[in-house]
Amino acid sequence: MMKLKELPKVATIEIKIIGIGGAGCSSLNRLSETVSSEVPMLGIDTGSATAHLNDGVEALSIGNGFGSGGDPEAAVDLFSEYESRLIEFIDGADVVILLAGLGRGTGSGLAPEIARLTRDSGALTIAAVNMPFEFEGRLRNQSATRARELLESSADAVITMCNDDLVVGDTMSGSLNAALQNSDMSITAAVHAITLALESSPERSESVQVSLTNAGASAVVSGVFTGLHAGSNAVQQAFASTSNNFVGARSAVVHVEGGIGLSLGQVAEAVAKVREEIGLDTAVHVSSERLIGMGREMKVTIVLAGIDSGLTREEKFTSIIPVRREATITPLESVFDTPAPRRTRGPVLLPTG
Ligand SMILES: Nc1nc2c(ncn2[C@@H]2O[C@H](COP(=O)(O)OP(=O)(O)OP(=O)(O)O)[C@@H](O)[C@H]2O)c(=O)[nH]1
Ligand SMILES: [Mg+2]
Repeated sequence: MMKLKELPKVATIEIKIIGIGGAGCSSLNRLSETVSSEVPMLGIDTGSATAHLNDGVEALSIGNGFGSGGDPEAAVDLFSEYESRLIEFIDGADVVILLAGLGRGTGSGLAPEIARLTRDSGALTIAAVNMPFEFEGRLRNQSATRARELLESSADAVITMCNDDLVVGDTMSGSLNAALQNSDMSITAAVHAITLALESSPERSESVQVSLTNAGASAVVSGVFTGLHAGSNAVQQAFASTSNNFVGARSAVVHVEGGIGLSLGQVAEAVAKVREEIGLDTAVHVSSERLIGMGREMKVTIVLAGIDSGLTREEKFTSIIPVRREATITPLESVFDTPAPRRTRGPVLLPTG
């Protein structure tokens, strides 16, 4: 049986993915295990992360390999010599996805810089980043906030995950590694959902691209549930995991994963629940995927783009949402199924967050 990696791409869109800094390269490695092997990937680091990239992932090592010393400006200085290498990599890309952990030097310094270059090249630029844990201290958190603000003005859409929201279960006994792994998994689930939606068909790809162009602040939530009404319960769990209110978001990319018996009815039920949470004005793009080994479990990942309209829940439900910046959106709903089941090692336990 064919693996997802071997399936031919349907749409002719060119997607390229770049991991920046230690956390970005770590997410990129994880992603290289699920996303089509035809998607070019590049890991960039001032430290040693480029030495640990999976086969098939290109590496761009910057400076002498000793890192940036946690200084974003030092990382930007080091990078200036390598700009042409990046321009060469992104040549011909329609969409560039950037992955980074914000708060230290390389990710915070280079993500906004690289987003500016990729967007100038005409590619739709989506960044998926994580914010530091509170315990990492005020300086790191301030530096991450600055970097995110810069990114929001240089990338089309910035999907932000907060590490603190990803600690599941008993926070006293949970390990830091487990929390970082959860963060990597959320980032990769969001990117996986977006790449599937972009690669499905030319028409769908175009509407997903329009939805994400100039979308600004974005987020991802996910939930996992088993049994009767697993999909809608997973959606409920996903939204309950955050205090954010997403009513009136500009668009949502929803990816539903289930076992071999996943039915269209179950997917529709999950999507109806998403609609209850975000209202009717949001463009929704849905994909579903059957995974061998998931049994009766369902996992729903929802990427919400354009979430900062600044309205309260009541205002959002009663008013027409002004569309941000220049792109026009018609609320739409489209569902597609990936062509063949993918094999997994067992139930995928994604954190809610
Ligand atoms: N998701 C994930 N996040 C991580 C990981 N390691 C660190 N982080 C988070 O990402 C932030 C940035 O860390 P790194 O990516 O190691 O830093 P860097 O961008 O390489 O920057 P410098 O090493 O200072 O040049 C940290 O503050 C953590 O919150 C990881 O393995 N996975
Ligand atoms: Mg580093």
